[in-house]
Amino acid sequence: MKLIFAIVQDEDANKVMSTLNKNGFMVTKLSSTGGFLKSGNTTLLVGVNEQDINAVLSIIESKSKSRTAKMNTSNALSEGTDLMPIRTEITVGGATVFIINAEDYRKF
Ligand code: 2BA
Repeated sequence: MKLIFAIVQDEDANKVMSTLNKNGFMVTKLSSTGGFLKSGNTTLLVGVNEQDINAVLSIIESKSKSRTAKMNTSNALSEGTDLMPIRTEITVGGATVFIINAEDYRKF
């Protein structure tokens, strides 16, 4: 048994979850926040048998898009100490996935 943690963008979360559910996989959604952008993203937990890992990963990959996000950095002005904001673009996603061994799985 494996536990998959998939960090996806909020915009993709519903599509990933509904496709997982349609294909018979259970999923738990956690609201999370990226440490770098400090904006919301979604962490999905999926418990799967080893033989289903590739099916789950394909769904996550196919429904998670990469996008650009704008962020402010600052640059010191040449004279004085004031900082000038600079807008830069970075690419976020598709999905960041961790696959962990789950020692046991029980439902009561
Ligand atoms: P954030 O930490 O908000 O990062 C958003 C995006 O900012 C990242 O996209 C990456 O393009 C960029 N980024 C992050 N840290 C950076 C740094 N130190 N220098 C330059 N650029 C940086 P993704 O790589 O697609 O990551 C999306 C989200 O997935 C992250 O949001 C974070 O919540 C999670 N994540 C990614 N890698 C992780 C890891 N190794 N451990 C835990 N969470 C991770």
